Amino acid sequence: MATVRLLAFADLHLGKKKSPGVQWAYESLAGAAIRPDAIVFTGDLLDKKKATEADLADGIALFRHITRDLTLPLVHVWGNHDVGSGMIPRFPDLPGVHRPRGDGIEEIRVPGVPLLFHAANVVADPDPRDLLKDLPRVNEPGHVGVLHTEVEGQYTKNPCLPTTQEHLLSRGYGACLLGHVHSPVVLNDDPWIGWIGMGEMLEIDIPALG
Ligand SMILES: [Mn+2]
Repeated sequence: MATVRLLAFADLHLGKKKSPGVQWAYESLAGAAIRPDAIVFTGDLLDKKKATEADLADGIALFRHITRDLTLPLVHVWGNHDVGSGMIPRFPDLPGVHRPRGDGIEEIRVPGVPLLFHAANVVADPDPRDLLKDLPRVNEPGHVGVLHTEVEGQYTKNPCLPTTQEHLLSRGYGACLLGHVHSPVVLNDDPWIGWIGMGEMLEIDIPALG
């Protein structure tokens, strides 16, 4: 079966003292053992308390680097810190960067990448909406969840698009790539469901759409 290779990272929190920083992202992307088909970022690019103009510019430059220099498509969602930073309206539309356009769950297709991403932006900080109950259930390979969520709140006290591990597993996706919790946590091995964690670059192969 054909597989799609993804590199995924999360919770960069540019501006935060503990952020691994954009330099970490550049180096980790360059140093990856695989040449991926696409990059995924699961939200909180900017820290809501600490991000400055320079951090916003760094975030935009990183996304441009991925799409222009590495010539890879980027799929991402906004997190609660991105919302709280107030800077999302000033983030430009960049060719090759794919994100939900509205405030619901959206299907994202990337030209040349045989996957269907199910993604949702966080739109408030906090965002306690029971939105993820509407994630579509599928019965074929090639579907991936890209979400910024607390799941059941086991690892964070910040409410964010709550759901359950059981619900995510029952959607039938090849993986659910999560942001919001800063420690890497694997909720389910196969299919992979978990938080990638701050300063981690996840390499994952996912069976392609038939
Ligand atoms: Mn978050």
